[in-house]
Amino acid sequence: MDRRSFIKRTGVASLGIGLNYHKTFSVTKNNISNPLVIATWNVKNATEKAWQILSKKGNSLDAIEQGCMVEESNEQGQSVGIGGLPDRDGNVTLDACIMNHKGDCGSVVYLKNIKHAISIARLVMEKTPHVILAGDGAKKFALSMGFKEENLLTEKSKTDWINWKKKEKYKPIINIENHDTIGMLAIDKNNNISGGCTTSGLAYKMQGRVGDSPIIGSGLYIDNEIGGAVATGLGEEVLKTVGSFLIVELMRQGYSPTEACKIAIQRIVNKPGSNYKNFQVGYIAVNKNGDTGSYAIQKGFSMTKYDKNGNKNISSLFFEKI
Ligand code: SD4
Repeated sequence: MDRRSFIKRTGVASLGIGLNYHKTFSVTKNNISNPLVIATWNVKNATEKAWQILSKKGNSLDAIEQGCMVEESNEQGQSVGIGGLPDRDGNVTLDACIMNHKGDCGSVVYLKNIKHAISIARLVMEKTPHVILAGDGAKKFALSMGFKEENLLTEKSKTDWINWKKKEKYKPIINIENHDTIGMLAIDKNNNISGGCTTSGLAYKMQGRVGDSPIIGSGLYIDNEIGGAVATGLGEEVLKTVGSFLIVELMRQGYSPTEACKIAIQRIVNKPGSNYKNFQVGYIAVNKNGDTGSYAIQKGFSMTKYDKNGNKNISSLFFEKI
């Protein structure tokens, strides 16, 4: 195609987009004021905690922080907080971010020895002029805020790491079935949306690796006029497609949360040479009307939802079946 015909074609194409661009998000349930919380995977204790706050007319940001903290404290969960699987060199390093209804956000990356990464992310948002603090600086800031250092490598995770080291077989392939990296979205009684995401990241990652979870737009995005989205799974693929921002922008165009998550998954799957059969990515989303949805590459992903109808784990739609 020469330059002239390219311009001609793109001109026509953009005109077409302009003419067809009639789908936009509209708030149809102005009076929902029914709080709800959704989270990635089966994390009923976490959604229960968030619901306790929301149902007492608490705000969505507090619900997110407290809900995520439940999983960060759970030593059995090997992909978040204490008990998280370490990097190849035995360091447990945490990534987390949080975003409120005003569009403010905070994040920590490569945080060591402080289990409540989500709380430090919130403090970065509220008490510093920055959005992201990393590594030693993030820890120094956490200590200055009164947090205590602790060893996050539990005996179980240490044993698993030692066993892994015998083979040192590293494939950046995410465990498909069993996750509790937590991404959470909540709407409070004032219809304000907040979200958070907290993880120890990919097991046996290279030292210094940071995933999608603390990166605003990739692991999490909120626009209080439209809705929010959060990701789980192989962070590299989410980062390459800026998944959560994409989903919110698709919802702005009028796509439902499920449709928007599905299109974001298709972006990953349809990339040239994508080896999507070997990894998992899952998204969940909520819009301002309180509609929720999820979509994943592989079978096995689920979303936990707590609203006035109770606390439920809901299997996600997934790509391979459709
Ligand atoms: C990461 N997205 O660090 C995270 C891992 C994850 O469920 O979500 N696991 O890539």
